[in-house]
Amino acid sequence: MNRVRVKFILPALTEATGPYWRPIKYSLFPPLGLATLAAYLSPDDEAVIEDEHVAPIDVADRPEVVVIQVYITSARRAYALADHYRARGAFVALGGLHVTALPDEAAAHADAIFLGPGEQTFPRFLADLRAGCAARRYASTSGRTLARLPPIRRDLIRRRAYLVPNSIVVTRGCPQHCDFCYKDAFFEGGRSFYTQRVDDALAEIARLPGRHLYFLDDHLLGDPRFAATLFEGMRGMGRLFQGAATVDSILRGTLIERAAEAGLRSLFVGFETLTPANLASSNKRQNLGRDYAAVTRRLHDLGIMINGSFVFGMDDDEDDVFRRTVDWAIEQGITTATFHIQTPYPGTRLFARMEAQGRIVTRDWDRYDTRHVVYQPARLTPRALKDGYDWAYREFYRWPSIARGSLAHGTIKHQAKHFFYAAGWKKLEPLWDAVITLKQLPAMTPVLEAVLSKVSGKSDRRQLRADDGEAYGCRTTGGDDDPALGVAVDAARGGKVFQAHDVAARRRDVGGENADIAVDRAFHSGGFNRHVEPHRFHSGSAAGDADRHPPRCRLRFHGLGTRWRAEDKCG
Ligand code: B12
Ligand code: SF4
Repeated sequence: MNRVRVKFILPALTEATGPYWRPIKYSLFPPLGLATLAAYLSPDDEAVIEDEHVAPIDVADRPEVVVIQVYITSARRAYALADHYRARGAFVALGGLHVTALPDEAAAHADAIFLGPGEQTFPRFLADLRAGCAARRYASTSGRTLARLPPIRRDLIRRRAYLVPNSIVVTRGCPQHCDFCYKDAFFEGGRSFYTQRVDDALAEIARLPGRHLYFLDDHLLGDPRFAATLFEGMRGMGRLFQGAATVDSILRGTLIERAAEAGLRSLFVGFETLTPANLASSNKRQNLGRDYAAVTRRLHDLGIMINGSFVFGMDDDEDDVFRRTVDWAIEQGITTATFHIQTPYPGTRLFARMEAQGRIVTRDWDRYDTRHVVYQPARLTPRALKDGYDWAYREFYRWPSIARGSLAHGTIKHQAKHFFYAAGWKKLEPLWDAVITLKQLPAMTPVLEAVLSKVSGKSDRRQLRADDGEAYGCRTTGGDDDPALGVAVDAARGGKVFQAHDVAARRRDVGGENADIAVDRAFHSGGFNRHVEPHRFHSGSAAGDADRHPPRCRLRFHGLGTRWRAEDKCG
């Protein structure tokens, strides 16, 4: 077979025919995985990508090869399409998360199945196919790399069908090992976290039109050196972007500041649970002992909105978990929350444990959508878990809750952003439906970009505490509420030149030494530039001599009385 006609299919999730169906949710991102695979075809080959979430599949055609991506809740539909095309004489290849988790189940519907990421196996398969000796099973093992990937076939994506056509992934996998996550099973047999070369990632970004990007990486900050270089390269590109990262990576060092400088405006954060015992039992150790409030403060101070992810039904959860979680999220000004009923996906350690304990109550994969209870919870009844989950969504997205969450932010612009983003996501369904029907999604991109535009990040002073130092990459000890930090944040995040006379005003505001600390902090956070004459704000024992600090932070505050002491640990 020399020249092949290939059809790539992303089948609709079961949800598409259920009460939870939200057209906008599935018109967000194009099928990036399939466009990645299509890049391995030869220029002579014919290819089409069909995403059933945005348009019906044309099943009357006769492609030679059909490539289907299978998620757990699209498995039923994927197998039906596979059977259909095999009956029409096509060679059917199945791959993706669910095929990797349950290969034998998938093999019954396929000519070839693929385990794990496709960057190494798919080109090998194409070569075998052309040589007439395609195997039944391809497993990705050693030698995984993202080096020298051919450019993703974005030309096969109908950009106009998506709100976020510029989705991108620059890493694969994640360095963590949470028991409930798909990751370890999917990447078994080889590396489970690896990155593109920064130059390649920047080249891919440069190829994307417009301003807005969405990084779909599991953990964009997972490799700090890679991420820092990437953000450095993105500075000045004028991009606005969204992504995902873990709690610990947000608190550590100054990577998150660099991300914000490069254009990060909203972040998906896996808080998962407010109960430490749940974190320990699910091996989510990177969250253990972390100050979640410091995470939200730090992100908000940088003007980054938060999409918080929370799981209900872990073994230490009781009836109070729903209200506790929702109240916390609203109080913290989390803009959007994604709640999940804990779901033991086949292939995960969580599934193995539950199965060994006899707690899996159904193998109807359609119900493994994180909205149904598919196992026996430990301290809740299945009914209470389902009702609590539904309540949490309703409560979090009530208008008064959205208003309350907005007011957690310190500036009107940030409050407005929060309000419009949350309301836009959950309260304007008829509008989205109309926009999709009229094929006008691209017209919404400027609106999205406006909502994601930079805010000053000015903090809510009421919430500032001395230990916010940690949120700025510094370890502080002792102390309590400190308005100086508020001043520092104002200065650092104001985005304007910090003039010497501002210091005097701030000194009047907060008092001598604290003003100097504030100034130092502002300097440290990038709020200064050379227009400031450092000697103007030296005073007494305070370490206010900005001119002696190296460009990267390395300052020390000592002997500042009993209020607080800080010792900078970054740089
Ligand atoms: C984007 C995304 C979505 C989009 C999907 C849209 C789309 N067009 O793809 C939306 C928003 C709709 C979505 C929804 C949900 N998602 Co989602 N989503 C993702 C995300 C962040 C990125 C997917 C992606 O593009 N990856 C990048 C590309 C390059 O990789 P890929 O798609 O996996 O493709 C590669 C391989 O899989 C393989 N491959 C795939 N198919 C095939 C076929 C063949 C033949 C071959 C050779 C290879 C191959 O090769 C590709 C290249 O390596 C992943 C996390 C992740 N990092 O993958 C979660 C993820 C897939 N989602 C997840 C979940 C849980 C959900 C939800 C259930 C959440 C919820 N409660 O709403 C829903 C699903 C609803 C439902 N009813 O089932 C889980 C899945 C867990 C599991 N075991 O199935 C993931 C892994 C997140 C996580 N860390 O837990 N999601
Ligand atoms: S941090 Fe997230 S992506 Fe990484 S292993 Fe845990 S759940 Fe999976």
